[in-house]
Order: sequence, then C-alpha cells, then structure tokens
Amino acid sequence: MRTTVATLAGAVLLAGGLAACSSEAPPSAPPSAPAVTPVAETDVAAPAASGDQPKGITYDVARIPLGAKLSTGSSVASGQTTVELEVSGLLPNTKYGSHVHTKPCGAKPADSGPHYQNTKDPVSPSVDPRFANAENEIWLDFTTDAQGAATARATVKWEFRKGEANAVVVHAAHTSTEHGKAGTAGDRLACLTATF
Ligand SMILES: [Cu+2]
Repeated sequence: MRTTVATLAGAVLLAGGLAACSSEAPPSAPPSAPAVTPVAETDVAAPAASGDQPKGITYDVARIPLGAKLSTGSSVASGQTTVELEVSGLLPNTKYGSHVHTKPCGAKPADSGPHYQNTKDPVSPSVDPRFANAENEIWLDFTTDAQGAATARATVKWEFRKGEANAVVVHAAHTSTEHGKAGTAGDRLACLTATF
C-alpha cells in the first residue's frame, strides 16, 4: 500500500512537471522580440539612370557596398507598431542611423522625403526635438558587428497612416537629438522602398 501511494505521488509530480515544461515559451522566442511580418527585403543596387528604380538603392558604395542586404518587417498589436530592420554586408563595427521615411526611394537620396511623423511638425525640415524624436518617428539606428550585420527594432504607441510610410533610409551616423539638429543623421547612404 505504501509503495502504491508513493508511486502515485511520483506520477502526479512527474505529470505536473511535464505540464509546466510544455507551457514554457521556446528559448528561441524571447518576449522582447515580437514576430514581425516581412514588408521588404532586397540586395542594394546602384540607382537606375532612368525608368523604374531598384527596390533597394545604395548612394555610397564605399559605405554601403553593392549587394549589401536590407530587410524590414513590421507588426501591429493593441495600437502599438513595431518595425524591424535587418542589415548585412555593410562595413564592420560601424555606426549607422536609420528611419522610416515618407516616400519611396528614388534616383536621388532626397527622393524618399522627410521622416514619417505621427504628429506632423508644421515646420519643415523638422529639427525640433518635440517632433523629431524616437516616440513620434521610427528610428532604427544600429551598429554593425564584426561581420557587418545588425538588427534594429523600434516600437511606438501608434499605427502608420495608410500610404504615408514608404521607405527605410540608412544614414551615415547615429541620429541627433539636440535642438536644431534633432532627427538628422548625416548623409543618406542607402534606401529600401517599403510600403508599411
Ligand atoms: Cu532618415
């Protein structure tokens, strides 16, 4: 009888242990990294002389080599938007800035227009930190690893207005936050057309 009770208790403990294990999230999906839906992914090319532009463009092959890969994705959950940018084939151990811009990429770096803003700054260019900040825009600054790869992620408390966010631009420096320079990040080195 004693043996039976002990065996039963052991079986209950074992079952409880198994149930606890199976309800745990797999270690490959930390809660801080929500899954994003792919929006655009491409290897960058030089701008076309005329006609349709490639989806990913490098304007500076010394700092964003031809064939470097840019991919972006986004997700929306309870009014919050997460945007992710993954890069590879860039310079190793290098700081870059990045943001979501309003227009698709074009032959010229300026073609992607200003940063997408949730609350639009009535003044243009927007360099006022009350509007040009990481809560009102999507900032995806990153520093590459020794292989020239990086992942950046931003989460904001709003959703894109349809049709108004159309590119991710990679800049030459991390983004400034000081008055009069807020939101600026140096030259536009590359651009990925992405319809959010
Ligand atoms: Cu930008």
